[in-house]
Parts: sequence; structure tokens; C-alpha cells
Amino acid sequence: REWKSIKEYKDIRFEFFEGVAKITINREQVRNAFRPQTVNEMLDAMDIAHENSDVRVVVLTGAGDKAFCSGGDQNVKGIGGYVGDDGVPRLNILEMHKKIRSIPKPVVAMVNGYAIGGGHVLHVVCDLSIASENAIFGQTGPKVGSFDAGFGSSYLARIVGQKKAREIWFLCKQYSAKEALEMGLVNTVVSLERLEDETIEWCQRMIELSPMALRMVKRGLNAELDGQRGLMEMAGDATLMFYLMEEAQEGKEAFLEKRKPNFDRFPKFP
Ligand code: 2NE
Repeated sequence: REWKSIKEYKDIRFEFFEGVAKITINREQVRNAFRPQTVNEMLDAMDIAHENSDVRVVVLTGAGDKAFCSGGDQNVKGIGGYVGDDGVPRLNILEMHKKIRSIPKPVVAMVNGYAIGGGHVLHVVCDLSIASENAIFGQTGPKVGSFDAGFGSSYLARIVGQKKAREIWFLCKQYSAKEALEMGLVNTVVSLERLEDETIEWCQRMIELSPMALRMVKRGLNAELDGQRGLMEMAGDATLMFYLMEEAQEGKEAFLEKRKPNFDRFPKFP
């Protein structure tokens, strides 16, 4: 499979193959932990993936065979957040969570090893998770002086249930890929050698389906948890669909032609 680089970055790789944009956190020396720059690069890549209509699915993964992502880089954790080159402490990974939720295309976590701490939350937030047999899952926040009470808690609980979510956070245990599958935390588990092939097959299947239908289903599934913001995203797409109808064109044309709009000729549905 020949991945083509979309844009060069320092902390991530961003590549394209047959409708799939792949973001790979490329910091193997720290088990693919993210620092502010890593997150800024991921956000930039997500913006490109969002705007580019050739991109139908986004895959998020980590470099190597040991880790998907080990969360925030503890080497740069200062007082008030993770400190970047500008000296400002940030928690900009939350912007990435919002971006994964709002991009109107499926985002698939290809979990190739440890998904720990903020790295675990990243896969949780993705639409689908495909894991290799060596993948290990868990939260560490309460052990290392952190927590994610946002999607990392509420959406996790929607996936595995309240009791299990509390266990995951309150005990900070690690779970095998098999256990993750049993609790519905991942969609499937395959060997590490098959991981990318399996992920691409799932992507290709989605690419054959209606993009607008998948987009609206993602909006609907999000809206349940995302409140007014989720409804706003869904309403925005309803507006997009209305703009595609002649009925909406008539309104605009009547205004520009300085006449009364005539909506009578459009079908009325029960
Ligand atoms: C990931 C894990 C379980 C891997 O264990 P193992 O035994 O395979 O590797 P090892 O030796 O622990 O790590 C290899 C190298 O990577 C560094 C280590 O310090 C080590 O460096 P050297 O000794 O070779 O120099 N490394 C690993 N994870 C790192 C990290 N997150 N930051 C900086 N360096 C890291 C094991 O490494 C582990 O438990 N890692 C820490 C996981 C963790 O606690 N992450 C932070 C959670 S908090 C968070 O991410 C967060 C949040 O809770 C809320 C919002 C945003 C972020």
C-alpha cells in the first residue's frame, strides 16, 4: 500500500491512500505521548482532512508496534498544563476531541499498542476503534495528577456503562484487547500484522456508502451527548440539505428578483 504524504510535520505523519487520510503520532521515544505541538499539528491535519473532499475517512494511529498514544507528554507538563515552545501551559488536546466529534466524516482509531491516559481518551472519542491483539487500554490520570471529566468520562460511560467507566477511572487498571472487546470499548481485535489491512477494509466499506447518510448518522449519535452544540451541528447539516433543494433556491431567487416567493409548486410531505 503506497501512502502519499499530504503535508510534512515534525511530530506527526499525515498521509493519504484511496480516500483515507492517516494521522500517525510519530513520537515513539515517548510511546507517542503528545505535546502541544503534536496536538497543533493534528488539528491542522484534521482541518485539511475536513476541507478536502477526496478524504472520506480519517484514521488516527501511533508509530511503531508498542503504542497508539500514552497521553500527555509528562516531560513538558508544567503548572497549568502542557508547556509548548511559547512557554504557555495548555490542554489543547481538548480541541482535538471537539474536532474529532465535529468533522463530518468517520474517524477511526487504529490502536496498535498502549492506549493509555489521554491516549485512551483519544481512541474513546473516535467513531470506531480497531485494535491489535497487543493493545492495552486504561486511564492513569488519578495516579499521575490528572483526569478527563469531559468526553473521557461521559462518553466512556455511554460506551461501557457507568459502573465500568467508574472502575476504569477509580482503579486505573490496564485492560487487554480481549477485555476491551468484551466491554464494547473497541469494535474488533486483529493481529498486529493485520491491523492496517483490517482498518482499510472497514474504511473502504464506509467509503462505498452515502457520505451524507453517514454524516447525518454521526450528527445524530453525537447530538444525544453534545447538547445544544450537537443540535447546532445537526441543524447546520439540515440547512445544508435544505440549500440543496429547489424550494430554498426559490426563496433566494425571489428576493434577488424583487418578487413574492412562490412555494406552491414544491411537494408537501405528510
Ligand atoms: C505507556 C506505558 C504503559 C508504556 O510502558 P512501557 O513499559 O512499554 O514503556 P516505558 O519504559 O514506561 O516508556 C518508554 C519511554 O517512554 C516514556 C517513558 O518515560 C520511557 O522513557 P525512557 O525511560 O526510555 O527515557 N514515556 C511513556 N509515556 C510517556 C508520557 N506520557 N510522557 C512522557 N514520556 C513517556 C507507560 O510508559 C506509561 O504508563 N506511561 C505514562 C502514561 C501516562 O500516565 N500518561 C499521562 C496521563 S494524563 C493524560 O494524558 C491527560 C489527561 O489525563 C487529561 C487530559 C490530557 C491528558
